[in-house]
Amino acid sequence: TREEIGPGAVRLRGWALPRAVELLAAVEAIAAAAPFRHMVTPGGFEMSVAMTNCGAAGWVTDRAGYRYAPDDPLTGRPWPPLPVAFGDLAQAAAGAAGYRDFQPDACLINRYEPRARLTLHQDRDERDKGHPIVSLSLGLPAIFQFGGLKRADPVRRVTLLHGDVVVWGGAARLFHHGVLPLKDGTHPLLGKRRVNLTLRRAW
Ligand code: MD3
Ligand code: FE
Repeated sequence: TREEIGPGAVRLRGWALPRAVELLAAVEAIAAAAPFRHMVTPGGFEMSVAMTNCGAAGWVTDRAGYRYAPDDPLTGRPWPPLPVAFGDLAQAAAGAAGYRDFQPDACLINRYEPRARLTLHQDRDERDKGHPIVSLSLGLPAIFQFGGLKRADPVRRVTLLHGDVVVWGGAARLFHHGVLPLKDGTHPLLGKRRVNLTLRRAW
């Protein structure tokens, strides 16, 4: 089911369900080459969400700032390639949401365990913010919040479930958003975890 949850933001409920097992197998292979790690913010805080990337560009943060980098700072090697299936799925989801010809070059993979959260932020490190971002949720449910262009704008809450895909384009592309602390629970495929993939055009 396709629902507009904000200006330019379209949720495709359960859209990735038929691909969940293969997506998770691909995430495991990526994490074997580029392990999940807790990055440090420019302010010196360790993030509660563990992250890795695949694709030509990977999102990183450290004391020097936020940026996309071609190599994994942990291994010194390029990020694992973006699986063709990720690119195809993101392009199809973007198309279903009304965004033509989306060609991602980066996929940030976030892993949440109970209590992990992501504070309200904007995604601003991509060169051309005219491209949408496609997010894919797997595992435990999350309460996602999104506001507006200003940090102080009122926020709406949306629950993201296993298999949900959201395409963020148009005005929503620069909206503040975050994830509330993950509630404890056990998912049949992922155990006490949630994994979120965001497919992006970084460069
Ligand atoms: C709205 N991830 O990786 S996915 C992120 O669940 C991020 O891990 C969250 O925020 C997560 O940057 C939320 C939904 C999402 C992703 C990117 C967006 C919403 C967005 C970019 C712009 C606006
Ligand atoms: Fe974000």
